[in-house]
Amino acid sequence: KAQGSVFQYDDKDVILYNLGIGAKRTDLPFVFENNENFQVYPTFGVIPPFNAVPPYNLDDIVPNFSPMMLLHGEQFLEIRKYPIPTEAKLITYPKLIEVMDKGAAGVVVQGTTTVDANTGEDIFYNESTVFIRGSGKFGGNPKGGNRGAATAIHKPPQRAPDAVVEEKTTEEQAAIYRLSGDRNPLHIDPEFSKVGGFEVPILHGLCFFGISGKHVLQTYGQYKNIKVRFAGTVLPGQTLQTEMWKVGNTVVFQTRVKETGKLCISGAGAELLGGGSKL
Ligand code: HDC
Repeated sequence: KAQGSVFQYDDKDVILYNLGIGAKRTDLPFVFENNENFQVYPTFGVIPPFNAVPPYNLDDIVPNFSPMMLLHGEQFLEIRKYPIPTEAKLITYPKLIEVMDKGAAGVVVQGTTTVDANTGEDIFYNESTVFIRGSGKFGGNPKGGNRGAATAIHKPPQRAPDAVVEEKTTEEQAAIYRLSGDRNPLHIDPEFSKVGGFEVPILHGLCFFGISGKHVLQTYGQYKNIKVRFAGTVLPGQTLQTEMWKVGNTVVFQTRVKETGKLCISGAGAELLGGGSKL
């Protein structure tokens, strides 16, 4: 049986996460622990698995593994219990889901189940896909399995978006976001990022996932799950535009970097919690 990793957090971790995805000092429920609606953004669910030690090494799974060549490819998060606690002791169990050979890259999907340490109840489920450039051509299967919402690629309708939210990230966005758990040097150290092909350290995929998820929350309310593909990189300081379409009970969305016009999140969707009403 896989070993679980403990993640204990409190209001300080909640506020740091919220600030990391752009909460403003005026967003009191997100930055002030004594506010009566004090809460964490639901995309916080990707944080507890971060210190989980997988029961395998990427080195043993794909050839020519280099951490400099690893990019976050996709993320699926399911929030299994609301409200999300603002302090708790959680345990995460990681497992290997699948490995794909895309030729120019190896793609590895990890699944994590995060439970409450006291009650054993499921709180979060995640699937994280990493895209490792230069680690393909090992004779593996190029296609992955179908796991419903976790692997769905959502197609935006033809019409103009029903809502667009724009937000400029700050130059310090990655420097703050990393303190929530992902200390990958790719996001802070220019020497490291240069080897990976980036002159300037790039923003964490899960940071702009969180910002986009915040835009969905502000516009349509809480969701049961959220799935994104990281289609392009973002530099700290760039402006994000989240384009959203309400399709049944799902918010289909994509996020664009305003300065370049390119998508950084594509084919994304969030399944709303209850009839689309705000909580
Ligand atoms: O899409 C390109 C890209 O640059 N995307 C942005 C990546 C990014 O910025 N990610 C976030 C920053 S990195 C990060 O945050 C790392 C973090 O610190 C650590 C991760 C932690 C994980 C969590 C653990 C708990 C790129 C380079 C990804 C792909 O572009 P191309 O090489 O041009 O690919 P393309 O030719 O279009 O497609 C080749 C095959 O790959 C599939 N694919 C494409 N994009 C994918 C992807 N698969 C998964 N994720 C993606 N983002 C395509 O479908 C295609 O396969 P097929 O031919 O079978 O359809």
